Amino acid sequence: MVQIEQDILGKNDQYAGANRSWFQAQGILALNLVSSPGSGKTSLLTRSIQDLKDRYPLAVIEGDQQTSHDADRIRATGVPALQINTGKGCHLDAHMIGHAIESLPLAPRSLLFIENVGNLVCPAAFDLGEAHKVAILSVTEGEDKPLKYPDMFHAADLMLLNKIDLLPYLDFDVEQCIGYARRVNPSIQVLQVSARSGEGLEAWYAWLGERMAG
Ligand SMILES: Nc1nc2c(ncn2[C@@H]2O[C@H](COP(=O)(O)OP(=O)(O)OP(=O)(O)O)[C@@H](O)[C@H]2O)c(=O)[nH]1
Ligand SMILES: [Mg+2]
Repeated sequence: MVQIEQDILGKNDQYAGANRSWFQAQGILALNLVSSPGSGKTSLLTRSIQDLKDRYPLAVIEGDQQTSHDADRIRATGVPALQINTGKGCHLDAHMIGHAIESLPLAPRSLLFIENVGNLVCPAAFDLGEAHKVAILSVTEGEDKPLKYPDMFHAADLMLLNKIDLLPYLDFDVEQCIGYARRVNPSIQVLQVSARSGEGLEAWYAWLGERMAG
C-alpha cells in the first residue's frame, strides 16, 4: 500500500513539476481552489471573473465527478473554461491539468483558476503545479473544519471564509475558526468574503493583484 501510494504521488509530482515550469515560463499564475462541496468556489469565481476580466486574461479549469454545470457557469461570463470529469475519482491530478492546458486558450501572463473537485481530503495530497492552493470554507460548515481536515488547511496559503452574509443567522465563531486554521498552519492568510454581497472581495482582488504583479 505504501509503495503504491509513493509511486502514484511520485509520478504526479513529476507532472506537477512540468506544469509549474510551463506556467512560470508563460508568466501564468495558476491557483488551485479547494474546498468541500458547495462552499461557493464557482460562485466566487463567476463574481471574481466579472470584476477582473478587464484587468487580466483569465481562464478556468473545472473539476467535478460528473456534469459540465460549473464550466457552463464560467463560460456564461465569456471566459474560456474546460471541464474535467473525474468519474469515480475524488480529485484532479497533475496529468489531467497537463492535458487541459494543451486545449485551453491560455494567453501568456494569464490568471488561471483551477476549481478542484469538492472534497476536503484527497485534493490536499495532489500538487497540480499551482503557485498556491486557496482553501474556501463557508460559515455554514462549522468552525472546526480546519482541525478535522488539517492537511487541506496546512497545504493552503490562503483561506477564503465565504458566505459571511449569513453570519447574522448562524452561531459560527469566526475568531475560533481562524484560530483553528492557524493552529494547523500558522502562516495561512485569511480573508472574510461573501460571493453573494461582494463584501471582502476587494481584499481578495488585492491578494491576486500582488501575485499577478510578482
Ligand atoms: N448566502 C450565500 N450563498 C452563497 C455564497 N456563495 C455561494 N453561495 C451559494 O452556495 C451554493 C453553492 O455554491 P457553488 O458556488 O456552486 O459552490 P461550489 O463550491 O462551487 O460547489 P461544488 O462545485 O459542487 O463543490 C449555491 O446555492 C450558491 O448560491 C455566499 O457568499 N453567500
Ligand atoms: Mg463548483
